Amino acid sequence: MVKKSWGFATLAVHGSGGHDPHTGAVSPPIYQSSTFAFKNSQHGADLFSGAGEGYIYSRIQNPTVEMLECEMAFLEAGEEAIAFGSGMAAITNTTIALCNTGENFVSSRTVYGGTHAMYLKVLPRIGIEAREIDAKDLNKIEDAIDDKTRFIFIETPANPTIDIIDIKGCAEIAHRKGVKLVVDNTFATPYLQKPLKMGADIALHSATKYIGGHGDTVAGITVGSKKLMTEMRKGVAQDIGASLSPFNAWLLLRGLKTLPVRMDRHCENAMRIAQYLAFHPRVEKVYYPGLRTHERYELAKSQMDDFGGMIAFEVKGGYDEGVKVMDALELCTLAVSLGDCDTLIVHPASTTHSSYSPEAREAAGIKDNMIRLSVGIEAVEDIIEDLSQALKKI
Ligand code: LCS
Repeated sequence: MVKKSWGFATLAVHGSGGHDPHTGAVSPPIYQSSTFAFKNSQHGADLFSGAGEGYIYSRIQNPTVEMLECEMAFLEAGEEAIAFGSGMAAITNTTIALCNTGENFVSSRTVYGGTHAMYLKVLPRIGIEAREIDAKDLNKIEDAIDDKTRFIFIETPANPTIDIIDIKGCAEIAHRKGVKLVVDNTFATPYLQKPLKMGADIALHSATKYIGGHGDTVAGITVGSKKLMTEMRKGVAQDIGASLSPFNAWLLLRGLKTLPVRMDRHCENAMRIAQYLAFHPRVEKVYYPGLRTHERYELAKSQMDDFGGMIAFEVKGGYDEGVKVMDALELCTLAVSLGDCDTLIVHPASTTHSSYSPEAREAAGIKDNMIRLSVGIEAVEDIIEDLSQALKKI
């Protein structure tokens, strides 16, 4: 039995509901089955009408996936969660669940490049408008809302600039205007930030990142009230069918057990590296909300328990100098994605955020010489030494 009074680290280990009642297995079983036998015809009919208990088919629900959903709902302080086959599936399903053709939502301008690409390529075809604005300015959010707006979407900390958006401020506007607030909590994880406690209606994740934590699976999660999640599951998710497989759910359940210890190490390493880069003569600017010089340091401190493992920085000179640094690295891996045990480094303008036009990138604060670092859990001295030898190349 899971106790509500348990601390985060205990829930992260035991939150999926305890040992398997049939066998005592301590590690959750992987129910690798696409379909589930009905006890009889009436049972089948009852399951389809919603009157019966049990499982039908793994696109709709699966016991291993359900364990993950229960645990994520606990950790995010929500009532219910839905697991998806990717973070993009979580965002797309949320958008379609909340908006009809002819309606719109207001989004922070600086979001993952795939999210921006979905706004540009997919939503216009179904008549949903994404109104991208600078969400650091709460007035801009309020001004963009009209009677066809259904939700506000923010990413905080944002990919790749590590901007911090005021969650409580957005929640106040959303609820005064009668719209929902959706927060992409991928960079922070529920260990560092709980959007639902600050008034958000849905917290969502690319679980590919810190939730999994080991770079071995692609997944997404939404968490919210039972009512909202039931509407999304039954009204949209089970028919769109971007479901998570039981094995991937199991990898995420395993990842969650170490989320608090991994996040502590990511945060500790990132703070040391941000401080190192801030004083480096070849570095122009460092974006890390844990530095007192970060323009949103106080806000980050008030809504996060620590500052996370993501850093952005600009090297002196420009793009060519940045490329020289990245190509000279030996320990840090040049790859997209983030939140892995391994330190990953990327040039957002030419990769993760290449879906933005140059003008949109500039408006979103994504500079051409910006490098994004997902700080891993290696020995921090080794990461610093690698950055140091690479920075010497310029
Ligand atoms: N939300 C955020 C904040 C993300 O960073 C990503 C992926 C997604 C949603 C989408 O999740 P996915 O479908 O990939 O699980 N971010 C990536 C990145 O920065 N590089 O590669 C993927």
